[in-house]
Amino acid sequence: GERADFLVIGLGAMGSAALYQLAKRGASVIGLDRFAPPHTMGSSHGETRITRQAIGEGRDYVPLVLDSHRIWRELEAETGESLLQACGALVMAPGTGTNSHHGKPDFVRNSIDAAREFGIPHEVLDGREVAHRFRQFLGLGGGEIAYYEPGGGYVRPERCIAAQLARAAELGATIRTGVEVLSIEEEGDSVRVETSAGSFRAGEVVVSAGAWTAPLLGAPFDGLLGVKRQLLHWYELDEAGAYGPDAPVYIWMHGTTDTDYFYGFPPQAGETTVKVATEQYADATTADAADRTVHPEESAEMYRRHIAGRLAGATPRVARAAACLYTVTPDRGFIIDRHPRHARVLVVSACSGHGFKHSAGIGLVAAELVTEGRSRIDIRPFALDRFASTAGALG
Ligand code: PYC
Repeated sequence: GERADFLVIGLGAMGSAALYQLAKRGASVIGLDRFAPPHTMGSSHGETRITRQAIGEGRDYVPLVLDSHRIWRELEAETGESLLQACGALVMAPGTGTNSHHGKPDFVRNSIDAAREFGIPHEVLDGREVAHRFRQFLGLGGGEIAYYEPGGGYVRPERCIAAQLARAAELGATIRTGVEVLSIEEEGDSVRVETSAGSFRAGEVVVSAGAWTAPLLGAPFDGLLGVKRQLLHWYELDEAGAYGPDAPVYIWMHGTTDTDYFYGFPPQAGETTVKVATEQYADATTADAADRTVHPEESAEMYRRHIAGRLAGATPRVARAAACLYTVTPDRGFIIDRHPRHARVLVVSACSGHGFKHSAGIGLVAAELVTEGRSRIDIRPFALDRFASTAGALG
């Protein structure tokens, strides 16, 4: 079989970043993916992902996104691609209530606190100020609270993955696509990986397989990770005039329950559509079974519940829609840790629906961990043992 010092399984957001960082260090590394990334079967398609640096999900994530922004700028310089658009990011919530987002209460307050702690430029606005400044948002009562971060915005996930894979290959990494991993076994001081294209051997393995992680690794991951189908919708605009040049990405909690919420992006240059989405955690699926088709009634329901009366010029006409997958942990945090029974296997993600903005930094963490045994960024908050009390999970 083929041999390398390191093997990366899954070349999406996290895996392409890990492969790039390992290749950059001059390591011998092979990357495997069952499809040909960037592809539309996992969690990294749909043109845009929100990025914000003051992370309301927890201050522990901030160093990851700061590294990611730096790495994307470096990749832009190396490849000439445009990856990160700092158009600004807005988080809006009712002035009362818990504004819980991604499982974390007080999301706006936590974003403000993180911005202050890390010196991230930001403004705190009320609903009246938001409505005055950003004419595309309708129906704000005035009493809302908003966190606005001018350096936030969006990244282009497919381009980030392609750029990292291209640079990794230029730096000597081997990329094998269309290869399905069947098993991972530690044998002495190496790891044997059986695949649909024969066997591979490496000193250490990074598993960044997203929704395929649980079926590949089994316990304890199958007891911890839930796969949730999410929908992205692009609605046609009657006129894009409400969107000024400073139109931000946004997370908009417009009611008091967890599901009174959607997020979205400004129109892409030259286009008269807006991409919006909400999230659901109620229905579980699997990577293999998930329906990747979005049905017209699903887009109609999204429009009715969230978009009508809130976005200027947005019509119910669906220009495009896509389904993608979240791989979600019980506390909706990340996992970046060694496999509990295989010390030579590092598991990165699941990222629970807020990972892309951190992916380039997580790739660097993964490369540091497997080459040096430690990372500059503290990753204890992403350790598996926090789930030790989840019934039988780590048994
Ligand atoms: O991480 O900002 C985010 C986000 C919003 C919706 C899904 N993820």
